Amino acid sequence: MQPYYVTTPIYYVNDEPHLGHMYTTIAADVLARHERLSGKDVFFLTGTDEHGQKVQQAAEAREIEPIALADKVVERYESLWPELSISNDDFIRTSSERHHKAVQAMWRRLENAGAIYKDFYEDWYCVPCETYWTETQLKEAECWDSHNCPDCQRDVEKIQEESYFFRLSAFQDQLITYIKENPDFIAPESRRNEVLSFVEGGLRDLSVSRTTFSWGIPVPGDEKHVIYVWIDALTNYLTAAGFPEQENPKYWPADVHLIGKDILRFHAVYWPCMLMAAGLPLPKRIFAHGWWTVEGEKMSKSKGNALRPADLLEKYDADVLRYFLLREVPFGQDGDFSVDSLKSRYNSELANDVGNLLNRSLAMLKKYNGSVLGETGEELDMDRALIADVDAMQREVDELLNRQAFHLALERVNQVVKHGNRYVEDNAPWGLAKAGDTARLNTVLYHLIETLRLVAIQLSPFMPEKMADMLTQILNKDVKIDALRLLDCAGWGQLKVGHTCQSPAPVFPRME
Ligand code: ME8
Repeated sequence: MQPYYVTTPIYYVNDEPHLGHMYTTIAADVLARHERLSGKDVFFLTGTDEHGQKVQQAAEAREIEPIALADKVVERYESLWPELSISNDDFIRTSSERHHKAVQAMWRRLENAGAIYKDFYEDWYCVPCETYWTETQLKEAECWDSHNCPDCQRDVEKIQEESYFFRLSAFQDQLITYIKENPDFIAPESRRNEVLSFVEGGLRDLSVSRTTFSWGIPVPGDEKHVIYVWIDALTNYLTAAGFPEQENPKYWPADVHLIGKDILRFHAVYWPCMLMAAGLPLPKRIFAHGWWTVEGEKMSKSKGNALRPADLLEKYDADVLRYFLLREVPFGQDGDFSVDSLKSRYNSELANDVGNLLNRSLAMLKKYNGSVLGETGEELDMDRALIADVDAMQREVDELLNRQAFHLALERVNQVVKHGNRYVEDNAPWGLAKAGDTARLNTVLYHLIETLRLVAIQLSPFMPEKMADMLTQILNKDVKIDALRLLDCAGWGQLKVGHTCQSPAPVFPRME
C-alpha cells in the first residue's frame, strides 16, 4: 500500500483550542479520510507544542509547572478531537521522551554537518510570537522608535547572550533552486511567491539556543543552552515518523504539512534548510491556509471573542461545522465565520439539496414499490448522462483534494446532487406511477438511489457521521464508514434489483 503522511501544526499549550486549531485539523482529517478511502496507508499526525518561553511564562502566571499546564491543555485537545470525528493516527507531545531523543539527534546531525556554530547574539525578541527581529527589520516596519513587534505590536525585548547559530544563510541558493524546481512544494501560489522573494532577499543565520529560560530540550553536551522552540517543534514531524531509530522512516517525507499562513516562514524556509543540512528528504508539500475572523472581527485572547469548539458543538453537529468550514472559504484564503452564513449554507446545500434528494428518493421508493428496487427497463440518454456525471465527479474530487481545493471538491459533489434533483423533475416519477410505467419508474428510482450512494461515499471524508447515516438508509445495514474502500464500493451498479432500502429519516433537517 502506498503510504500517505499528513500533518497539522502542533498547537501551543498556553491557550485552549479555538476555531483556528479546529479548522486546520478538520482539513487534515478530510485528506486523511479521503486517502484511506482511496486505499492508501495513511499516517495522520497532530499534537502539541509544549516547550519555550511563552509556555513557561503562561505556567508561571498560573503558578504551576509548565508540564502541569501542558497536561491540562493536552487533555482538552485529546478529548475534543474525537468529538469532531478527527481520525488522527498519532498525537505527538514535544515533552515526550521519544521527541526529546529525536530533537537531540537532529541537533547532533546538524552539528556533525557543520551547520551549527557558537557565537554571541544581540537582537530583539517578541515573546508572544517567539520571533526575533533585527534592528533593520524593526526600522523597516516603523517599529524601531516604539520597540514593538511588527507582527503583534506588543513590546520586543533586547536580547544579548551566548548562542548557537544555524547556518541558514548557507542554504539560501539551494532553497531557491528547490522551490523553483518544485512548483508544488509551497501552496497556494501567492504564498510560494512570498517565500521566494523572502529567501531571495537574503537569509541570516538563525539563533537556535537560549540560556535565559529552562523549559525546553537541552543542547547535547552544553546543558545550560535550551534548543530554540522552533527547531524543537518542527522536528515533531520526524519524531512521529520514527526518527532517529529508523534510518528511512516509512512515512517520511510527509505528503503534506497543513499550516496557517502565520507560520509559513518556519515551515517553508527554516524547516527545509534544516532538513537539507541534516541530509534528509524535504516534505512534498506545504499548504498555508488563510485566517478566520469571527463575525467580521479578528479573534483574540484579549477581546475574548475566540470561538471555542466546545461551544460550537453545543449548537451544531460536528459534521455541519466540518462541512461549513471547508465549503465556505477557498482553502488558502481568509474567511469570516458567521452564524448567518453557516445557516444559509446549511439550509441551501445540505437541507434543500442533499437532504431533499435523499428524502424524496427514498420516500418515492417506499410509496411506489415498498422500498424495494424493482426490475429496471431500457437506459435512456438522460440516465447515461447522470452516470457519466457521477463518474466524472469521483475522478475530479480526487484531483481537487490532491491540491487541497476542498471547496471545489464539495461544489463538484453538489453539482451532481443538483443534477439528481433536476433528474427527478425531468422524469416526474409521480407521473410514471400514475401512468403505470413501472419499468421506467424503477429505472429512474434506481438511478437516483445509486447516485445518492456514490454521493454519500464521496462526502464521507467531510461528514463521516451524517454519511454513515445516509448510507445506512440506502444499504439497509450498519455502515462502518472508516472501513469503506473505493475499490470495493465506487463502481456504478452495485445496488442490485430486489434490494430493500430503509424508510427515509431526515439527515439534514432545516435550521431555523
Ligand atoms: O503556531 N484562522 O501554534 P498555535 C485559521 N506551535 N487558523 C488559525 C487561526 C485563525 N484565526 N488561529 C490559529 C503554533 N490557527 C506553533 C506551531 S508547528 C511545528 C508549531 C491555526 O497554537 C493555524 O493552523 O499558535 C495556525 O498555523 C495554528 O493554528 C497556530 O497554532
